Amino acid sequence: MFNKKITIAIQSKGRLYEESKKLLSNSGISFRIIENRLLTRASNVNVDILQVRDDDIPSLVSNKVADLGIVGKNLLDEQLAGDKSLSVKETISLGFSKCKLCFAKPKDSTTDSLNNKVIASSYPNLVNQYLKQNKIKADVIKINGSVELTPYIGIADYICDLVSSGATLEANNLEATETLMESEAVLISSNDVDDTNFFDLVNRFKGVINAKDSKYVMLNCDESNIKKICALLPGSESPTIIPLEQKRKFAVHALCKEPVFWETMEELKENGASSVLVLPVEKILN
Ligand code: PRT
Ligand code: ZN
Repeated sequence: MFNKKITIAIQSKGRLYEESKKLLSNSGISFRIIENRLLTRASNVNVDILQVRDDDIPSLVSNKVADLGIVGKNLLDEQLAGDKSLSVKETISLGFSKCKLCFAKPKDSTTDSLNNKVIASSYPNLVNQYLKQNKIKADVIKINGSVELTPYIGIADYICDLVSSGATLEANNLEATETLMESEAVLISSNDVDDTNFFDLVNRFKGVINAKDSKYVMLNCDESNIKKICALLPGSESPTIIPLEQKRKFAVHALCKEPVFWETMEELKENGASSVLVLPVEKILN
């Protein structure tokens, strides 16, 4: 497997670290990361893992020091907007570290537009791009940390920062106005490499991501309820219908590619399903 060595760059600590490691190990890569070490070699496949700051990942991939990298889409788009020589592309979305890049202002502020205001952000390129696209004239100042404090020390009217739970905005008496972009972790590769080198590895990643929300559902029902029940199964394409020993009784087995909530199970039961089993799915290979 993986005849040619594949080097993948992940964040060495921070918000992307744990999920990045989990994705690699769920994809069948065995490794033991030693803290503060830049490079870890997988023990079972031809893969090297580079642990670096997220900000360095796009350029390492662009310069082909790494074949693949995991970064937030926010960081990738900010760097692409600011550096035309960066030659990387988003390969797949990874479904974790979801957040939004939002404009926000103090709750007691009476302003209702970004026009002629000062905006503090760690994403000046994306903010300037947004302002240009929306024909808004405003000043952008780049702040690397604690952006949420800038309105209170009088250096900005608005901020543009990442929001996930909303607790930071709330704690600083700020309210979100508009959303500049939605973000999540993405896999990146260089624009000018042969993607077939890591096709199998990317397929494994896809298999892990697809399996995450998927469940295998098994239930029994009368013949007369099969249609209704199949329609209720979330994201299932073609359930398997198996006749049972008891006349007009069937078992329905389905791969549901969307979450199966308690509410769905209760609805299935109300529509005549019995013995409803919901099982986790570990991997999917399409
Ligand atoms: O050290 P290194 O440079 O590698 O890491 P870093 O400090 O630059 O990045 P890190 O680990 O903080 O974030 C890495 C990536 O996580 C980001 O680029 C995003 O893609 C993603 N991510 C997801 C977030 C958040 N959610 C998030 N909430 N990054 C930052 N935040 C911050 C936000 O800036 C704000 O300060 O969390 C605060 C808001 O969170 P809530 O939950 O209060 O809304
Ligand atoms: Zn960083």
